[in-house]
Amino acid sequence: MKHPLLDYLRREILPTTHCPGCGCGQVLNAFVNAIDDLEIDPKNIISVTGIGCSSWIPSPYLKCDTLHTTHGRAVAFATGVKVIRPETNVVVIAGDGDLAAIGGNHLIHAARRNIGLAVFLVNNYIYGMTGGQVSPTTPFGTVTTTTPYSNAEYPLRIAELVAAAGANYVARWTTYHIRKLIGSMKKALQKTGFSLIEIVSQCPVSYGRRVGLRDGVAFMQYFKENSVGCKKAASMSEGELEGKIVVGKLIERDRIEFSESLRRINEGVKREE
Ligand SMILES: Cc1ncc(C[n+]2csc(CCOP(=O)(O)OP(=O)(O)O)c2C)c(N)n1
Ligand code: SF4
Ligand SMILES: [Mg+2]
Repeated sequence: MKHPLLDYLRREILPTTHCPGCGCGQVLNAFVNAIDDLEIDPKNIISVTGIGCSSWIPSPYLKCDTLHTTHGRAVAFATGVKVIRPETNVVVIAGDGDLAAIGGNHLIHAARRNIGLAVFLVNNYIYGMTGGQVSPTTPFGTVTTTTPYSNAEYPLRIAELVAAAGANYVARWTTYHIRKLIGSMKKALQKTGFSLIEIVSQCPVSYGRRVGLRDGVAFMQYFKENSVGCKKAASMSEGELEGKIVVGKLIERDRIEFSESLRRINEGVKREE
């Protein structure tokens, strides 16, 4: 029997190149479910990715126009696409290294401008594709390829940073919270302005083996046991939140979207001419 969502995928290149137990497949599954629920024609989606395992989630599997760009520059390319094609759903999917490290400033300023992108940041706590180097979201004390004696840096709370920068919608979920994640993706796709979902995901190969989480099931158990909802987290101390993953909607607001601002300014200038 054919899977009902298979029509969204380029079947000639299946099965996936992702490792067994990787969270990237769950993110793709959630995304396809979200666009199917919303009845969005993939012809009206442009996906933009950087470089990394997470950037392979839509590209080349999803049957939509795709820009597979350079490492750290997905948001910059996507900004250009959205300004020229404001009617299109422009979706960025990339990793924590791509969006929070080399691409960090693009992300912050796109949120500040409130350009209408849906950004799905797949946070697997590591540079997965290149063999497990430390990333800005790697937990304190973790042994990685580039921190062989322990990570001396604290992780960036990237979703909170993007919320503070001015995005219209920000949420965080894990690959364990798949129904919540689908609902949140639908919200992000429908929301005008900049949306970001930080998706805490698993890389059993480059990260999990270093922290004793060797397969996808172990990660699901870990995410289930260590996630705390936003409302409960608000009444917890910093110490109590140590090692916890705060999930849920972080912010929702309705500031004007950047390409709409540009359009209004252009119309005003034309009227004066
Ligand atoms: C300018 C540049 N610097 C470094 C690299 C090497 N590189 C490719 S992917 C990657 C990191 C991938 O990590 P992340 O974005 O978290 O994606 P993941 O593989 O974990 O999904 C790096 C450093 C590159 N391709 N280009
Ligand atoms: S290296 Fe990690 S992130 Fe990359 S495909 Fe394998 S499990 Fe997934
Ligand atoms: Mg990563």
